[in-house]
Amino acid sequence: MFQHVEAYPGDPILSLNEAFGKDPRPNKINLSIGIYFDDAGKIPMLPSVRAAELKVVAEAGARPYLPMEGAANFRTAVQHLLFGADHVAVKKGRIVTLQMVGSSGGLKIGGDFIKRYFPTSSMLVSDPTWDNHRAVFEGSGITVKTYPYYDAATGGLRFDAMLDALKAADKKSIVLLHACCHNPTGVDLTQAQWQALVPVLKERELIPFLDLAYQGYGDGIEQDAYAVRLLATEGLSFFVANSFSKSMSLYGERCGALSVVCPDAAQAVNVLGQMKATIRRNYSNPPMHGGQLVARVLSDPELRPMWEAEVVAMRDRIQSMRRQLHDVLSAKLPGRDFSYFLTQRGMFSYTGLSPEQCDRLKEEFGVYLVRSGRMCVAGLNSGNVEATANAMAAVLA
Ligand code: KET
Repeated sequence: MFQHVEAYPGDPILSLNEAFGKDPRPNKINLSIGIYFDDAGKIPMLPSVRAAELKVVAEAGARPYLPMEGAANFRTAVQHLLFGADHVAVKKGRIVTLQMVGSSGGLKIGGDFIKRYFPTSSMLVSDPTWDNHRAVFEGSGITVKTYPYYDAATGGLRFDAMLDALKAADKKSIVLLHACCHNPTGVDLTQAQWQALVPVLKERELIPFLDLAYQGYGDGIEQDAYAVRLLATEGLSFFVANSFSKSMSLYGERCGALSVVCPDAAQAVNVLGQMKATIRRNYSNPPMHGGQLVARVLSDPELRPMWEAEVVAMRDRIQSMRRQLHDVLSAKLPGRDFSYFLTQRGMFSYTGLSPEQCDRLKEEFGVYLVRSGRMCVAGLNSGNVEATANAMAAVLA
């Protein structure tokens, strides 16, 4: 019956993470998946989230089905987090925010919606991008192409080439943009570059789809929403999928949202309705628990500042790991430039290591990086940074 079902080659990130779990070597180091680990190498339970959970559990509420669009308190809190409670688009009821099964769910539901209402639009993603972007949108039946982004020669952004590609894009193309902490490169647009992008998006009637999976890991919770707020202020209509996996360390609870900024409130009503229909056809309605923790943290006057401080601490720890890795490697291999560790932002650095060098790191040293050369710097800690630098120096020598 299933002879025609071919073997699954595996996912470049999740399957590598599974391989790490099975690796019996005690000194193995996981720099593969985009997860924040603390200095003890553990996925933290943030005290703010734990306190929210105790409150939610103590209330012992019933577990009805949530509405298709998710819990109202979650949706409002998330919309205010992304756009600011006083944003004119919020006040005018032009934004639809729906609870999603992680931001992955937001990408998928957004993809299905786009395929239905913009059937001839193709999607442009950055070269490179998170591997799953292509998979998710192609899974919705959308043709996925790329625009230039990362400059391997300088370790920076090919901004002019990116703008030229977007200027030449078909009207109403969907443009996937990383709102902050680009995955996998760690190279972001500056605020001035975001501003320069706006007229191109408008002129070509492009439809931005922002992915905000690392809010708080760039410059700050508010600052990392810059692009989202700019596009909304500029009157663009667009999608944004955001995640609490990383910012609240709630990976397995699958907490995210999809927001759609619409031209007016009447269109927003219909977009909400058809999004609900899309959700109903996929999984009916989202799970309850994690979203209630998020809503509680965001709206509780004591827990909110606690969480904000926890995000600062996670960001600062990654920064200090970037610095240490840079310093050790620069000392070991004086001829080489490792400044990219300091300039790239968020959880990831793009090391420029070849797939073969990544294989060597894994096989000889138990150091796991995605084969694209992407390193999750948030997997480094004071106990493994030296060993990582030694292993990298060995394969680079
Ligand atoms: N967008 C981006 C850019 C992203 O890096 C991830 C996860 C997601 C969305 C999905 O997050 P969710 O938990 O669905 O809200 N990235 C890491 C994990 C993964 O691949 O699933 C990663 O790149 O390692």
